Amino acid sequence: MSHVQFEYTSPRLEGEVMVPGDKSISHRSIIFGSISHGTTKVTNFLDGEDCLRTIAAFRKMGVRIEKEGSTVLVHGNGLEGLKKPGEAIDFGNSGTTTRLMLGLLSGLPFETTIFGDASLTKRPMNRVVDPLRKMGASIYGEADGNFLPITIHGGALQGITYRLPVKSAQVKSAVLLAGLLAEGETVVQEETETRNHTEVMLQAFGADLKQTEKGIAVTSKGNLTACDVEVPGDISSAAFFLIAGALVPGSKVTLKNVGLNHSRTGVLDVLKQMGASITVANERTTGGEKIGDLTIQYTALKGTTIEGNVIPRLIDEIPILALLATQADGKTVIKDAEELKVKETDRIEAVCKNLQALGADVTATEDGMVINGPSRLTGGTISSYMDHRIAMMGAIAALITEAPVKMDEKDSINISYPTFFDDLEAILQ
Ligand code: SPQ
Repeated sequence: MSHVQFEYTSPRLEGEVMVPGDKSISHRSIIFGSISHGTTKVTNFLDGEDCLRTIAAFRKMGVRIEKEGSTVLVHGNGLEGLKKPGEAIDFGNSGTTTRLMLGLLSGLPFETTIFGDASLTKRPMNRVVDPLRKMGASIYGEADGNFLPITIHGGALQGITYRLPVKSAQVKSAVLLAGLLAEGETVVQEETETRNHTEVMLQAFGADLKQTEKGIAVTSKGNLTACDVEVPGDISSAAFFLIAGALVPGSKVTLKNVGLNHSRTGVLDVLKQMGASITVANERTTGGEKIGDLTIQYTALKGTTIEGNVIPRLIDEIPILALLATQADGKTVIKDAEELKVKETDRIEAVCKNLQALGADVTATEDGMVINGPSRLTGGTISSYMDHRIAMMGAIAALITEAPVKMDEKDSINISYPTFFDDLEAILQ
């Protein structure tokens, strides 16, 4: 296989980056727009492969969706307006599309078959299939419905009270979406805060959803009404340049218009804990989501422990945080992050093997890793594991390695950040 090579001689990063729209919020804007009455205008929509899968799915179910660049018009006809797709739906690499759509399709009056790529086909679905079956859903698939391809015979659902056994916003969202179609009340209880974009956006679309003493409660009462969505910049994408700024001596980087929802800002808490110099400016709120500009300036950092409740607030940033920890002074311990094993790839293994190949002192554990820093990164050959976040970590690593980094491919970045290399180029001095 031919490899791509990243080589940057004495780089320094300076300038502003406007990161693309948030992936989680982009998916939800299409889902909720499609099941509402009226036209939802989405701006700063993420033009990444995963979010395009969500658009394609609703077009197959009869929803008219117009897209010009990052502006999308979703002409929803309500839940009743969705019709049986003419063929099986391909969800590609997208875990979010699959899990949220399982919730919705369970309550719609037709049969749908869904499938995905090699990575998605290995990801567990029983975490959503189990509660959906408790609500009355008929779901059939490999290993008793744990793996794609899956066929959903949509039909009548009953509300349930469900305590999340895994710290997952996708599971919470799937149950809440099914709750929109179920008889009676559906309550989801979570011990640890996970991203709450579904709750915030459903309220903006007029759903009967409340945070109660029992948990997050939703009923099927009333129609959803179209609501314009301005998608904030994705903090999970911003994290690559924030951390690049913290890694490369002399750097100063500003990330504009970044989503600062508390359930997503764990990376900022950890960076501060490690001694980073970050400032937030121009804070505002749109559609219930906080947004601001982040500036980071290079300073020497110290190791830290990342564990417990912060984990779901930074789960997707762990690969790039692990790279940062190789340059911090002392030991960094990451634990309670076993969910990393069921992402696009096993991210504990992928991160540890790649960082080891580049010369770092990293040991994988059952639920995370231990990193001793600072260590000289020599460079070497790594794999993206066809995982967008691992590929971007590899490219950023090359900013600080002594020799080039070779990687088996880089196109997987198109899942969440198609303009990643252009944005990096723009701030390289
Ligand atoms: O959509 P997908 O493939 O699951 O994407 C990832 C990512 O790195 O982009 C995870 F691999 O993000 C998830 C995130 O980890 C997106 C998400 C959401 O939009 O609700 C929630 C998180 O997953 P989970 O399993 O914790 O609910």
